[in-house]
Amino acid sequence: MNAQECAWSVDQVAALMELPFNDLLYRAHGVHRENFDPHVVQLSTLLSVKTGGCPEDCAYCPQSRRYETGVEEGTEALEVVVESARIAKQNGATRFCMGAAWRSPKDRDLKLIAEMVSSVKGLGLQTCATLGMLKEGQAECLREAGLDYYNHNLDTSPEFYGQVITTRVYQDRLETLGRVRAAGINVCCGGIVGMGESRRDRAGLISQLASLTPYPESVPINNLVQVKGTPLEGAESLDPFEFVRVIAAARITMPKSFVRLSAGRAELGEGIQALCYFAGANSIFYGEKLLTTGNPEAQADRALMKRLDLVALE
Ligand code: SAM
Ligand code: DTB
Ligand code: SF4
Repeated sequence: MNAQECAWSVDQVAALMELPFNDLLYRAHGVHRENFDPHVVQLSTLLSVKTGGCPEDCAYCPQSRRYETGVEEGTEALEVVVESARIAKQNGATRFCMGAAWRSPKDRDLKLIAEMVSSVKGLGLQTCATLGMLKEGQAECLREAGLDYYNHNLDTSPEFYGQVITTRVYQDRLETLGRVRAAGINVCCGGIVGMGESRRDRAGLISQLASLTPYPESVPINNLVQVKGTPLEGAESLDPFEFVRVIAAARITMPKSFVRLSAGRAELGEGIQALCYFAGANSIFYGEKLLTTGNPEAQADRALMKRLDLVALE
């Protein structure tokens, strides 16, 4: 668990992000080296165990039932999940993350997920789940099944949040994160950039994350994948160097976290990904699929890592 030394205000994070690009990268890389081996990248593989049909209205999400995105609803059987995890491990992943398109799981859903978690854990992988909001007692149940990490994102700044999601509020998310922490599960929490938010909103997201006590062990930063049929289809795309600034700010403010290049990595291209690794990113989603959208081929990631002299965390 991270020892939180100080919280970061929005102004302080915004000031970091305003630094001349090379000064920001130099500082972030220094923090990275003080805390991690800069040649090592952690690999997590994702699987959607319950896809589509979600009642929430997250404007970025292809799995909301409110939008015509062509995503088919479905649930994976336990054997399929275990087989996917086995292959992920064989390919070099150390963590397997199971995602479900729920607003919040029902207790009977949780029973099924608990079985998946304990089977995946039995393969010698770290386990992660992202199932939406958790009620009292549910995090404990997941912990008992062997869950190592729970992913629940703050997504953006408190100020911009209402323009993206109306079916639940920021405080709901903070409460779920509190339950996860209290149950002794590691927190995986990050957000999305490229939704039309301002730089100050991006600083606001990082400030919120860095001020969680303690800050999250894993911080996924997603670059919006614009999916046809979602309200954010056609949003103005973000300058990729701005994405690098967000990674650098996450590294400086959460020095001991694994900062993960998450959705939208293919769209960034190899040069920008290399800059992100320099700026302190040290984790990726690995495998050809995220939940419903594409991701670089595992082989292409291995090749890029080799060219950059990066090795996978074992
Ligand atoms: N339903 C659960 C929830 O919302 O917490 C778990 C799954 S949800 C798909 C997990 C995260 O994926 C979201 O919080 C969001 O940050 C990210 N995400 C979803 N759609 C995305 C997209 N089109 N582009 C980038 N990130 C996305
Ligand atoms: C996270 O922050 N990003 C991942 C994971 N946590 C669950 C999900 C990305 C989803 C991208 C859209 C899709 O594939 O459906
Ligand atoms: Fe549902 Fe999660 Fe997608 Fe929001 S992000 S619509 S809660 S699956």
